[in-house]
Amino acid sequence: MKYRPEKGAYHCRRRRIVHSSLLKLAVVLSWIPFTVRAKGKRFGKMKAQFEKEQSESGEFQRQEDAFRDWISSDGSTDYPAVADRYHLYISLACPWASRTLIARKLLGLEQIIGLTVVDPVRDERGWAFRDPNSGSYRGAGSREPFASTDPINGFHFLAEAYDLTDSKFDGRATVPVLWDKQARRIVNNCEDDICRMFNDAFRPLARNKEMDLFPQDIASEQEKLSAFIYDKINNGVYRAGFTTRQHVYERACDQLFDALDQLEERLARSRYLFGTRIVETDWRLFCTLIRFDVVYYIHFKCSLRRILDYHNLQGYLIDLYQHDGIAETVDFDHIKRHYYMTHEKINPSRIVPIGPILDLAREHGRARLGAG
Ligand SMILES: N[C@@H](CCC(=O)N[C@@H](CS)C(=O)NCC(=O)O)C(=O)O
Repeated sequence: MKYRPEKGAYHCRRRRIVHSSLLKLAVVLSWIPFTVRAKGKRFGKMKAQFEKEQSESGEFQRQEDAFRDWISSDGSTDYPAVADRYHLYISLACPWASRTLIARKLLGLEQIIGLTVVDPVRDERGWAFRDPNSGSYRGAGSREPFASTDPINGFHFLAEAYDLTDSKFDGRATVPVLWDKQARRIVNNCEDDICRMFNDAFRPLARNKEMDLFPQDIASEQEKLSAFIYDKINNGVYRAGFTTRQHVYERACDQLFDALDQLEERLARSRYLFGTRIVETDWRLFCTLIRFDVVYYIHFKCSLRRILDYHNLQGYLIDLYQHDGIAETVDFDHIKRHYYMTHEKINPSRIVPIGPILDLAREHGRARLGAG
């Protein structure tokens, strides 16, 4: 109600009351900007690791893979599956890229497709071809010239491969990258596609032709489980780790641990996800599990449980780790230095934790399990 000055005791009292209320209101209002300011300091200015990939509601929304051309063995595409034409660029820290490294190894394609590993520590210029043993503790971020470790193109940064393929590309230059040495462009930067092409198109050239990471008889079930693992686990840890909102983090963690609980149960009955054979879905899960206690539990705060606390998942992880050729694809030094030293918004001190101790050489006790 609008205040109108009028004569009389009643009106005088009213005026006093209104005045004192206005005063109180002013005091309260003067606090609002302060709390907003204080809040802004603590939360409002908090930047996500990848701001362009953060939705309004604080969800990490991963950019789409940009290059998805297809290599075929039947001449149906411009990219024939032949030896020594394609080169794989990866980071040993990256779970997505590691899956392609594992597929290459299991199929025995080392002589057919070359490989270059980037320096695990990134700065704002992205992945660099710098000797990872020549001091990347100070290397990344330093403007000093460095020798390229890329034997194919002499690139200093992976971004150069993206730029040569599409000069308008303005996203993050991610690994893995499958590079065509003849066309001098990226054929594909999607790990799902790369694993599939290694398995299908390159099989005639593979050393282990009996290896099948995508068996036809379980195709639709496998696709379903892979999508579930991608969403809740592989990408789930990133959704928890890259958000700056409490409720988004908690929701991602709920879904992540609910999914791990489901797989713990499944693996009580069967040695691998689909019985006694190991398929691509197992390796996609492995790539996250092997990084879990070392980085996701600590760095991304996925800390309800460690994989060590899951009886079946831990045995399964050790079983896969001990599979022929796999341990050599896992580099904990690269994994730890990458996450803790690259995501400076999450870990501004860039200190790399010393632990945890993982006993991956121990007996896994899974051989007794059958097809489930
Ligand atoms: N292709 C993957 C994503 C690959 C990816 O994000 N790789 C990370 C490393 S784990 C990367 O290269 N990041 C580069 C950067 O952030 O600048 C997907 O489908 O989700």
